[in-house]
Amino acid sequence: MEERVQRLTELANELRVDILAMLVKSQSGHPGGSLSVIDVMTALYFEIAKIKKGDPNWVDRDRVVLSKGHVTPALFSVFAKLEFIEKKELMTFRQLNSRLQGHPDKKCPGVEVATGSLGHGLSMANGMALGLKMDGKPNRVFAILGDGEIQEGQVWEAAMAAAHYKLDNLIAVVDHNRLQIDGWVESVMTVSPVDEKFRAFGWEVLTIDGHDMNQILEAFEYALTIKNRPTVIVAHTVKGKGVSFMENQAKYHGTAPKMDEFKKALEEWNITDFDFSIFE
Ligand SMILES: Cc1ncc(C[n+]2csc(CCOP(=O)(O)OP(=O)(O)O)c2C)c(N)n1
Repeated sequence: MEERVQRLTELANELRVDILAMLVKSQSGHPGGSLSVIDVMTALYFEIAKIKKGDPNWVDRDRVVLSKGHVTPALFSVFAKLEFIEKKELMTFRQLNSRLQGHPDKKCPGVEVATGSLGHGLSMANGMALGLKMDGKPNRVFAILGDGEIQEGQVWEAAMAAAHYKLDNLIAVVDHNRLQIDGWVESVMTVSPVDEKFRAFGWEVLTIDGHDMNQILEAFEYALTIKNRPTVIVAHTVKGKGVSFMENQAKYHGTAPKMDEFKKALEEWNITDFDFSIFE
């Protein structure tokens, strides 16, 4: 396996542990969609986007908009690794006065924009991408959306606008894990075919296995070469990926694992040296 693919795969799995640990401590939050998107987010933050460790406000950074804002456990696990926040701060997740709220808040270093009310992120990413272009800046904007989220009408207004303004500095990812809060997207309100819909709106469309690090990196790298239109990567993923009893279970959309479930997950991952003192 290519060295960076192995490194990023291992890193994503390390972040899966942090995600569950935060949720065990807070006893509230969203594990399913955090675990489905963490491979994509790892590739994005640690290899693709221009991001500087320890310097969340670096003026030349690329922008990442987490439009599916409920997956802050994934975002904050990344931020701790990037040294935007201290790792021990993860244990304050969702506590009163913490910078690490259930949805991204600008109080937290690294958060570009507050999200959580689904459907708005792509519009905000459009504005950032357009602004960067008007300023003659080469930076990119990445937006991460959920497949349930794209039922929101505003997403399609934004999709139309991004193509109209030829925002080739905008790359969206749809985390296509097929589940939303109430069950299967297909039965709540189908969004299929996601790829053809975006194509019809004038986007470059790439479809990948969102847990295959090689495919994720290749898709992002290809997207960086596209001119005159925005790109969307439709990442087929598994909600709850990596924990057998959480995979494909709507229940774990917004149910935090209990300590015994966390221990079961650690067992599945053959982790025997986890430091439980972080919970004290
Ligand atoms: C406008 C709006 N309506 C409803 C919600 C409540 N809500 C939070 S997550 C979610 C489901 C989102 O599904 P999806 O985008 O597929 O997320 P994922 O499966 O990736 O977690 C809903 C309805 C919200 N946050 N915003």
